[in-house]
Amino acid sequence: MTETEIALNEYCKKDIAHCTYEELYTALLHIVEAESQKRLYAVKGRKLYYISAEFLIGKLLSNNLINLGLYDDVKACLEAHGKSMARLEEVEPEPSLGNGGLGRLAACFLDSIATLNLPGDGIGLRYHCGLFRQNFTENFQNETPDFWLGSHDWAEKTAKTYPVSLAGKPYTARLYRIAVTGYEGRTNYLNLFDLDTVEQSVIRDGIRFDKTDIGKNLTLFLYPDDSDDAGRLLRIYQQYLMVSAGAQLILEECLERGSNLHNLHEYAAIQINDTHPSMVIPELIRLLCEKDIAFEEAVEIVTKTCAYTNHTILAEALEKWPKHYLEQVVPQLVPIIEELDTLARSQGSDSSTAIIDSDNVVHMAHMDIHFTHSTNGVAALHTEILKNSELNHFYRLYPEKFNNKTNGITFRRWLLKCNPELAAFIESLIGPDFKKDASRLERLADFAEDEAVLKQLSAIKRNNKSALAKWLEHTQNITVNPDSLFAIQSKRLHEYKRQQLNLLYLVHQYFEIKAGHLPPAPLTAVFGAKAAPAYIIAKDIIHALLVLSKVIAADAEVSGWLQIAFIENYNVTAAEKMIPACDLSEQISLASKEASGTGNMKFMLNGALTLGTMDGANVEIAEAVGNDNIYIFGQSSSQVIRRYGNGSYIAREWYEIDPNIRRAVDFLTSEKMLACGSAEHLGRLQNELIHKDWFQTLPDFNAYVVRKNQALADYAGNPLDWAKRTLLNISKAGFFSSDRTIAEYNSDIWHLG
Ligand code: 26V
Repeated sequence: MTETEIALNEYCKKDIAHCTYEELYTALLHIVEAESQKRLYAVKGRKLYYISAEFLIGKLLSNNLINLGLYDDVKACLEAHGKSMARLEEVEPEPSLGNGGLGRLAACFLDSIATLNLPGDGIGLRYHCGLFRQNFTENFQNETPDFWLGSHDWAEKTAKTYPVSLAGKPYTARLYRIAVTGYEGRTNYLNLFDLDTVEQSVIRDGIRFDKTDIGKNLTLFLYPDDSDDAGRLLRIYQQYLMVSAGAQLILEECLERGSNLHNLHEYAAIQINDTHPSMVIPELIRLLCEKDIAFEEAVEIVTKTCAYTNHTILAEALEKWPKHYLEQVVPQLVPIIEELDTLARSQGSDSSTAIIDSDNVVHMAHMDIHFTHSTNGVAALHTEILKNSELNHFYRLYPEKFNNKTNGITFRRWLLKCNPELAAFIESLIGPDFKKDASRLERLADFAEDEAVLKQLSAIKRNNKSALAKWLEHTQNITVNPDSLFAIQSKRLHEYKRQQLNLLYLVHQYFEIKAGHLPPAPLTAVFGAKAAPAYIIAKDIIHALLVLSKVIAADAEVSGWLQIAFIENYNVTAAEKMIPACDLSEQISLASKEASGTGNMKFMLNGALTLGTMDGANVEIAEAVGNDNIYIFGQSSSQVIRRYGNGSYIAREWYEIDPNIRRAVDFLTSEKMLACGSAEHLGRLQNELIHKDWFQTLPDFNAYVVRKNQALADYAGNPLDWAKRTLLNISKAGFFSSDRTIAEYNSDIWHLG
């Protein structure tokens, strides 16, 4: 008997074959927890605290078993008793603690920090329902609460609590902890705060609830609707709970480890993940002043301890709060922020770098840049745009603070866990070192001319496509053809990401097929995306894609060649099924708008070719693989920035001049679409494309059609060459490991241990 089997028998107190999956799951949860505890090591020197409103961690059981080296053993043991690992995984609810790339990045980082044996914890909130659950009814997105918390979750309730004052009233934040064990590495923690008084019963009618009863609603949802004052105030309440409890935890730990707080930066490095945790700066200053440290020194200590990551250049996503909101929720911080504003104004020669503007609006990112020692972007292009345009005034003030840290992904989840067949094949070719040293993947290039290897690579992709097809059939009642090319666009729904460009292409292809111009291969366009509940056009785009999928499916002339599969409730679990099955990775944002993207890296690692614009990390992917191994199209970021600058883009002109564009846009409100679609929603989307098209879809339309059709022709025309190019993509994916990203954060910013 293996040790795992003995342990399982001991927990279950009966034969494994007779256990329910729930019983096995609970037993394994305990076994993993006990093993994780053995990898807790005392911290010497500086420890990292990664503060983030989101941690999109995904299901934990399999990943933890892999990292502890127990996965193969457990799988074999279960199979020997007639149990399946896949079925067991279904027992675990996916933690709903994040939305998109920002939260998933935080989760990849925690994995890499622990894998590199660095001391570093996450700090966030324990949302009861997190991001909403998405379902489609009558071709519309509907939102319902995702009650993911329950008897099976991994967070340990601790006895540790911290007082937090919200709107002048006392509340108690309780600490929950999830152990995070690295691959053959140490155990760190994800610290999540909550109030004991929160009540899920206040939710009614979808995801609606009384936004004013803070004690009952504070941690119910991630990103509660902020279309009214109460919703915006609630976000500030949430953020302050997170940073105040987090700051108290950090100071407590540092004091315990011997800091006198004057030397806080020798004990702690705090990474502020976007602006949601920015109030940690004034909160730490406040707490240090309470401990009799002078204001000026407190400012200096905090600046040396904290660093800030910017994840977007979109102005509407950079948080700004009216000062009166802060006066209402966190009056204790307002005098500190005012003092910081005075200091900031004394640095800058003009008011563009002030924290509080002339309308009494507080710019959180400005506070971050002044009062941290590092500001980084998340891909080379993004950092250059920050330095040269968006944050140029700050760059001139503090050139030494600006640096780039191109994002990465953890290969444990995004290769070993989600694509075991490919991982095993790679190991058979180049050995196991790539699991911890991703640069070793380069050696795969030696096999670029090896026909047997290329055929095996294609066979693995085909298996993964069949597996996705089965999963779609089983969970969503969607049938797809695994012999078609799978082109996947999965990411948040946002106009700048341009799912609407993909939509127009699909309409175009529909017409071409009807006209008898058959494509070189059948195409399945797969989508996964949630739209923010109050984001009207994003929801219209979902509606249009769902309606179009029905129109195409109902048309026998077209349906054999073209299919749309829109996956409901896209999350990490769905991504793990979709990414290994992808042939063509759609990364088609308007150049300059996607800070980095991380899905692009996951698809590449799993042997998809990228169809993309020169945006975010696509630029670095293109550099790594070379132009022959990627499909790049569209305007460059400098062209786009120029067009915005001189206001020269008029969508209507493109619509009127180009018959293909006009045909595709007009079709949105055609009889066929209106037969099962809504005139209001489709008309609004059409109107937006003709009269606004803020993210310049139409100028990139023709180039997109040409490149995508080229990809279809290459895929059908020369499968061996396609496989070779996927192999070269995998071989160049090493740079995009989050182990590399974290090593850079550590050597340039954190200096841990
Ligand atoms: C947030 C919002 C909020 C409401 C209005 C529109 C809007 C637009 C964008 C955002 C994104 C905020 C920050 C974010 O999630 N950034 C993502 O961070 C990823 C990790 O660095 C990166 O790969 C993505 O490119 C970037 O969009």
